[in-house]
Amino acid sequence: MNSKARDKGLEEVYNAVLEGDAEASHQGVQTALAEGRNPEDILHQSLIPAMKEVGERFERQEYYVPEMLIAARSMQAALNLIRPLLVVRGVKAVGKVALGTVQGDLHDIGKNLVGMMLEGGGFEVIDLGTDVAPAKFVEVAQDGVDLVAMSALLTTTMTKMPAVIKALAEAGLRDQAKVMIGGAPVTQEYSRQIGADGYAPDASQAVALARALLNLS
Ligand code: B1M
Repeated sequence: MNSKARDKGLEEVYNAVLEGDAEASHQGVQTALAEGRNPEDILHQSLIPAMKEVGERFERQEYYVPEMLIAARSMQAALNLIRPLLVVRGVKAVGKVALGTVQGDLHDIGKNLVGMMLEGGGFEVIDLGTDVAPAKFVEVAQDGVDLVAMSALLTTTMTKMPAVIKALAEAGLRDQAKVMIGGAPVTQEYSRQIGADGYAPDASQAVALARALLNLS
């Protein structure tokens, strides 16, 4: 989305994330919500595009790791306000999901969004965090999860996904737990290649996929 399509309020949030100003992004989202804006619009029209632009600036060497990091912090500050609005509490879970970013990978914004949307969709989410070793996914799956959900943002770490699937199979858990994957470098074709049960390109479609994999109507 270009800046013309964003109005002033959302443009301020976009700029606050881009500039890594956590206080301003928090304040901007608070104002937008108070004005009655839909949290999903805030997410898709300002927060996610801002992180996309951060990545593009990194590629053009206009931003370096510290700028990416402070932008991520200001995105998290904004997400903390949106999270309770996306999550439905107090209803019986439709399924149990072990969610994590794979070993060697510290990116967690997309994974956190997927977790929020899954919770909003009625799933119980066990968030294993980032840099999750295959053995950790197995340990948690052994406690009885319906779905193992892996995120990877680096071409160098997506290669850890098949190791998790192999470890689940070796532990005899592959029939019990479905496996879904996602993250910017991951594709449907990669999912097929490594024997995952499905791939979702974004957080909303992750919920639809989780429901489909568990045969929920
Ligand atoms: Co990093 N980084 N980063 N980074 N970073 C990328 C990923 C990169 C594409 C930037 C670039 O070059 N344009 C590039 C990867 C290149 C590649 O592998 N081909 C990169 C690099 C190189 C690196 C380092 C190696 C840099 C360095 O140190 N030299 C380093 C690696 C550290 C490590 O992990 N070991 C690094 C570090 C960092 C920070 C720590 C500074 C920070 C992360 C902070 C954090 O997450 N807490 C960071 C950031 C912020 C980014 C970018 C700018 C933004 C990522 C993001 O949060 N996007 C990113 C560029 C980009 O993506 N455009 C970049 C917003 C988020 C909502 O989108 O995560 O894609 P995304 O999630 C989406 C979908 O992918 C999907 O749904 C989400 C919501 O719709 N999805 C799933 C994600 N997981 C899913 C799981 C599912 C289903 C859907 O099912 C289970």
